[in-house]
Amino acid sequence: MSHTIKGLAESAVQYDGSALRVAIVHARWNATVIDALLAGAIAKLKERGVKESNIVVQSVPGSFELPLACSRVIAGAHVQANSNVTDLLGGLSFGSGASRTGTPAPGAQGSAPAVVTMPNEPFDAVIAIGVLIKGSTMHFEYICDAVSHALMKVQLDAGVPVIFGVLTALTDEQALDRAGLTPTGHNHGEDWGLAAVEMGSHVRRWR
Ligand code: DLZ
Repeated sequence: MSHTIKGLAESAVQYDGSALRVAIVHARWNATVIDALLAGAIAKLKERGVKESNIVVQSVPGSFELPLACSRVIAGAHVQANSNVTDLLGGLSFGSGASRTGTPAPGAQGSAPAVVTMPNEPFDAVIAIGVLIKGSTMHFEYICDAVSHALMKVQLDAGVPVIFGVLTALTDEQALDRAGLTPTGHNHGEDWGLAAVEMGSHVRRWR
């Protein structure tokens, strides 16, 4: 096991995600940073064996919307997914198996994705990804506080791990750094992917 003063220490156990189903709910505010975090999370899920077909990606407007969306996704409220993830994700290569929910905006490029019915199987973990960057008003403080408390409530109420993938950055630079978009940065999305597999595995055993 590697040790670290700061950051996530490597687990002694390599958790196997091959039987897990994971949802990622992400905000669209600060999209450059979001996209890097999303790619990092998905890369680690797949590295740990989570099948693309068992990764569902749902976008919402902003971080404030994350708790309700996570709650409804856990409850199985979403029944449709677009099968053509590559079209929807533009340059990001998440492969063809992962599905992203939602309908593209009118006029969006690419062919209309086929709509498929998702099996209503439970999720073993949900990753909530948002990027909040402090501005000149109190908005940042209110949203950070509300979202972090609400995501904790969602996971405790549902008994499903909700990985806290919300960056609360004081500057643009901090956000870029934590998404691995600076030379010395680290992509925290990768840590969230690993946390989802670890917590999903634990909760399966604890049932
Ligand atoms: C309005 C707003 C602002 C100013 N900043 C952010 C941000 O940095 N990150 C983020 O995820 N969302 C932001 N939002 C949008 C809110 O989260 C929310 O989408 C709207 O207030 C509508 O409920």
